[in-house]
Amino acid sequence: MTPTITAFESSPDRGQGLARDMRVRWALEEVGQPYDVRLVSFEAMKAAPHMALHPFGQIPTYEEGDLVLFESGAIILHIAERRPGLLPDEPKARSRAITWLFAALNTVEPPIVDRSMATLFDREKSWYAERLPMLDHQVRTRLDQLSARLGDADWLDGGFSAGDLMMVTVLRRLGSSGILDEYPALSAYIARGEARPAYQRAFADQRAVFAAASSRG
Ligand code: GTB
Repeated sequence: MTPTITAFESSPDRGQGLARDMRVRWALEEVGQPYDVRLVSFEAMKAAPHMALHPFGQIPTYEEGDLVLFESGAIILHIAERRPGLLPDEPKARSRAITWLFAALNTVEPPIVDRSMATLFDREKSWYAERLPMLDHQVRTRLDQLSARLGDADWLDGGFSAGDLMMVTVLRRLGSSGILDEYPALSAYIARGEARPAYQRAFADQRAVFAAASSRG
């Protein structure tokens, strides 16, 4: 059965692949699972039919027959557990890869999202200039630790896994901050992820949504 995911009809990132459908698209491409995409407007996201799929009125969602999932991490774990390509077979290595998936979401993504939200919404606030160094410090703390653990390896634990896929998408959100310039090993890690053919296909597909919306005006 071909799953259907949801994505922004008009993404605020203007096709940079920063919205969370990108990671699900990438996972589906990595395992060779064809999928359909239903685009939703901000209004439709908060209307009853979408709220029935996603209790918080967000994207992405994942529908496969009578199975409905939300939360990008849960969706990617579901995909990775059902098709080869994103999790090792060996049980302990598999658990470690899942640990990195959670680490990306629960430990690395929060300070990055906090910083990104502040730069988007709080720039005009009187306390912004004082708060930004603290947010940068929290991001750098995690990047220092992550970079130390990655060392000169290609991926976080052996071969490429769902943990790397999630970590790369999380780190990409720092792209416009300039902070990644201080972390050449992490920049190279992101570039390795972005060079994967599955990433390229997923990126092109989400970019085509932006291009089509732009040409409609
Ligand atoms: N924890 C959930 C998950 O991992 O699936 C979070 C889902 C989520 O935040 N979805 C966002 C959403 O639907 C889109 S991805 N927002 C609409 C709403 O809450 O009303 C977040 C996102 C949006 C835009 C950019 N950007 O423009 O750069 C980046 C990331």
